[in-house]
Amino acid sequence: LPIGVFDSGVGGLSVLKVLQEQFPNEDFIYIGDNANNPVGNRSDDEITYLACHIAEALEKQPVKLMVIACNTFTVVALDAVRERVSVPVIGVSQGVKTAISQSKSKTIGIMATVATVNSHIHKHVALEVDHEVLVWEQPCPELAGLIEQGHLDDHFVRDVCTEYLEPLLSREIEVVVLGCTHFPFVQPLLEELTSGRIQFIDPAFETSELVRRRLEGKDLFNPQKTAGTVSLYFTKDIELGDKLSASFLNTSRRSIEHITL
Ligand code: DGN
Repeated sequence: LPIGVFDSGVGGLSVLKVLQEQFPNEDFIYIGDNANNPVGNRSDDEITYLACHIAEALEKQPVKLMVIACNTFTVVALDAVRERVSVPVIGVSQGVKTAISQSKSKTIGIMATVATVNSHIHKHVALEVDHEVLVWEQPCPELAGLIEQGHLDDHFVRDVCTEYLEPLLSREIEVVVLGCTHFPFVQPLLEELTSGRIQFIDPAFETSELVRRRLEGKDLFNPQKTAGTVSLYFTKDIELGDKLSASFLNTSRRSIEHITL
């Protein structure tokens, strides 16, 4: 059976890219609920409702394991999704372990949606790993929505990135976790705007290690030796998902379609 992956739009493709690199023989089914994007500024009840709704649709495909490729859904709705479906569910990793290990001055930052920042999950995890680390949590209310509309490098996205980076730069934060799965798509822009003064961490690799452990533990690896397939579904338009997946995913065995949940 395939591995299911979902997000509120194209963001989770940044996680799928790493999963596909790590597990090239696995088949993947991805649902991007872009009809309901952005989710990061909604109430916890709405976020939980949307996450459970997508998870149920994904379970019917069926899938052997589910990855919530969205920080907002993970911090707000992971437990609810686990109760709702009967397959193992893995949320995105916080990436703070990697960030702390890379920061000599023990100053790390988080860029995330408002809902994720309000959960303070990154700060909690960081202080558990090292209670002396300084954590700056930067809410980025506009960024995921802009990326979802295809603004990857224009003056709109440059302006909001500049605004969100300013508090991190002025505090000399050394390493910043991309705490929203949409943000790796603007990582080159963030790097350009900070001219090497900040190192950015994409937690997707940490997430793929969680997936590896689960596949190993339950002996769920796909025995096939040929390259796996990637089936992508979006609840609204498929254009951006098509463009990003064609350039970011390393597969020729890719299909993309509209889906109604
Ligand atoms: N990609 C989602 C995340 O990682 O939080 C956010 C998407 C959104 O709808 N704001």
